[in-house]
This record gives sequence, C-alpha cells and structure tokens, in this order.
Amino acid sequence: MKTKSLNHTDTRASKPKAILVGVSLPDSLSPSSDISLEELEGLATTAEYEPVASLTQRLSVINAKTFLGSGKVEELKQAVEHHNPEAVIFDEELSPRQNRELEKILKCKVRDRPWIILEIFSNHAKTREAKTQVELAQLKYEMPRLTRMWSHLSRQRGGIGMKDVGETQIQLDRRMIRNQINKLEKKLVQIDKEKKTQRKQREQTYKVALVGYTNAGKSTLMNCLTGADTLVENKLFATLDATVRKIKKNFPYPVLLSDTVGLIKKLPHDLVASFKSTLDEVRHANLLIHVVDLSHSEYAEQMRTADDLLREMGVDDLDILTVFNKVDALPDIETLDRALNAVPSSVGISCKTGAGLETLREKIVFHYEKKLAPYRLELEHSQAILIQEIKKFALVLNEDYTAEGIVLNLRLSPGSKAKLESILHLSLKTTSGCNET
Ligand SMILES: Nc1nc2c(ncn2[C@@H]2O[C@H](COP(=O)(O)OP(=O)(O)OP(=O)(O)O)[C@@H](O)[C@H]2O)c(=O)[nH]1
Ligand SMILES: [Mg+2]
Repeated sequence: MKTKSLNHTDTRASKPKAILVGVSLPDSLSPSSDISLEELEGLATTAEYEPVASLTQRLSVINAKTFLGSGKVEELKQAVEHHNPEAVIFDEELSPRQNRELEKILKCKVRDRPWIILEIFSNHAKTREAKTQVELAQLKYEMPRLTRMWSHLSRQRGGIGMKDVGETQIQLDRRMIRNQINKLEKKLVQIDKEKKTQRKQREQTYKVALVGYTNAGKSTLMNCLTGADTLVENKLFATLDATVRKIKKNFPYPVLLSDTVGLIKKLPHDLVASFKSTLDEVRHANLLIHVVDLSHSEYAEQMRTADDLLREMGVDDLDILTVFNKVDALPDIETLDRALNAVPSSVGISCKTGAGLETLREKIVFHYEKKLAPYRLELEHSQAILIQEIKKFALVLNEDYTAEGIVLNLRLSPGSKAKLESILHLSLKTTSGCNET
C-alpha cells in the first residue's frame, strides 16, 4: 500500500479532514488507481472534506470482512492515528459488514463512494423533486446499514437485555424507514404525473437533451445556446434538476434544450433508480448531445462510462451527437483531430471562446430536419385563419396565395402529421421524392 500526504495550501484548513483509500481491482478498466483517486479527491472536496492523505493498493481479492487485507488495514490504522481525520473515505462500495468492521478497527468514521455521492446530491438538491429523489436513495442506502448504530450501543452499555432492546429498536427503525420509503415513492409517482403533463404539452416540439460526465460543461453549453442562467461550477454534480429552455440564438426552429444531472462512474444504483423522473427528460428527447470534456486526461474513460449508463437507461438507440468541449484548454490540436476521427459526425467546441458553436447549431438543425417529412397542403381562402394553428405543429416553408386558394409547403414530424390530420379532417401525403422518417 502506498500512503501519500496531500498538501493543500488553500483555505480548507477548517474543514473536516479525510483520508482517501483507492484500490485497483482486477476487473478495473483503469490499470492505475491514481486517476480514480483524483476523482475521489474532487468528490471529497465537493462534500466539504479536506483530503489530507491518500492510500492506494492493487487488490486481487477483496476481504469479505475488512475489504483490505489485515496488513493493509494496520497501515491504514497508523495513518488514521497520525492524521486524526474525521473520516476515511473508500473509492468503492463497502458492504455494511465491511463498513462496520473497519470503523471498529480504525476507531473513525468510514464512508464509501456511494455515501459520498449521496451526500453531495443531498447538499445540492434544491427542488422538491430532487430532494425527494435523494432522500429516497439515502434511505435505501441506510436500510441495510442500520445495525451499526444499535450493535454499537448494546456493546457499549452491555448488560442483560440490551441486545434485545437493540434488536427491537432496529426492527422499529426498519419499519419507520420502510414507511418513509413508501411515502416518498408515492410522492415521486405524483411528481412523475405532473412531469408527464408538462412533457405532453411539449410533445410536438423537438427536444434535445444534454448528457455527459459531471463537470463536462453541460450547463455552460445550455447557457451558451439558450441564454439561460443555469448554475455553472467547477464542482461535481452542480446540476441535479433537468432545466428545459428554448434554444433562441441563431436558431430557425423552436427547439427545447434540457440540461440534466451529470454522470459518473460507479453511480449508486439506488440513485439512478430514484432519479428516473429526472432522467425521463433524456428518454423523451429526440436528440441527445453527449458533452465530453476533451481537456480531461481521462476523457475516453468518462465517455465510456456515460455510454454504458445511457445503454443501461435504454436510450442508446436515440440519435446521439458527440460534442468535444473545452478545446481551448487542449495542449495540442492532435488530441482534437484524434477524437473527431474516432467518433463520426462529432463536433469540437469551446463554450469559453465560442469556437465550434455555429457548427454545433448547424448539426442540431440537420438532425431536426432529418426527422421531418415534406408535405403540400391546399387550403381555401376562407381557411386562412387555420394557418396560425398549423404553425404550432408544422414547419411552414412557404405560403403561396393563388387565385384558387393558399398552398402551404410544410415539414412535419410523424406525431405532428397525425395531430394536423385530425384537426383538418384530411389525410396528408408526403410530396414526391422524399420519404417520411
Ligand atoms: N476551459 C474551459 N472550461 C469550461 C468550458 N466549458 C465549461 N467549462 C468549465 O467547466 C466547469 C464545469 O462546467 P459546468 O457547465 O458546470 O459542467 P456540467 O457538465 O454542467 O457539470 P455538472 O452539472 O456538475 O454535471 C466550469 O468551471 C466551467 O466554467 C470550456 O469550453 N473551456
Ligand atoms: Mg451542470
């Protein structure tokens, strides 16, 4: 095991100290555990800890009781005695048993990666939806870990009957948590219903969702394209709610853009499940823009993680446009060339300098128009009043007023075609040479 002191010279001295522990597992994608700790350091700092030391180890087998082997736990204990931290944070998910045993040996709080991610989510949650989703995920995380507190108490107080008291209390606590979980799940179903109504109102509009690894620049891009004022921070998980805005700048059609929660490797499963409603914004999009921070040394792995999560969410069959952001921060142009060559029809941009944003707009328009089929509609002059209504569903390319009536050349998505046909009580046929998609 390698122990490393982390020297920070900023103002974090008053924050609770933490020792970070990273392991490289045999099935790990990254052969180096240093990189993974860099991310854990970011997570710990975002959760308001001051990382004071880090320990890394290559593991071939995980110890069922203490995660690390006994010799390594001893080294960790010495580091704890030396630094006296508030917590030891593991970059992996620990079983409740491992967590309990390690706390007993180290005499210090032990946290794992899911805990720290949940903590950040909980600190950043602002809306009713985000708060409910995080609380639900936290309760599901806590449930199997409940014994910790009571087994500790019964040991401390000793005496006949304390164990029974502890066990009864655990059962009571479990029931309370289960009830609370049920309550929150019902609340989420209600929120989901409200969201569905909002989504229904937006059904006819082309929807683009920004997805990607946390800190890639999704919110910054959202602000660039829509003039919105979404929070942008050099912190992990700055955004927890899906914000939806119209793309205005230099855009010929109404397009809705949504900013979404960032992705990260080893995202706690309960969190993904709880954030179903927020992530539905992604599921209902017509186009996904996968934002990648190309200046990050681990960008390829971050892309893979995001791709895997999108696959798990069942949205990898949607149109996906890859955008390599932060090209202003690249050491050389070859990195961009390599990335663009590896992913067909991707774009390099910088939200900071504005480079590539025009190309990105053109790509979005291209994807939008790809979805529309051309139609010709003949109206009588007396039906001119309908044109405003038609424009809500259709992209009207031109209106030709003749002696016989009005001829409209339209472009329609399959959904808006059906809607328009029901309003006008007629059946539309695509104009020749073009196929409906
Ligand atoms: N150099 C450079 N920095 C950028 C660029 N775009 C965004 N950033 C910075 O990257 C950091 C993260 O930006 P955000 O827009 O908050 O990233 P995000 O993807 O929304 O992050 P989460 O909401 O945490 O998932 C901020 O410090 C931005 O200022 C860029 O083109 N160049
Ligand atoms: Mg964001």
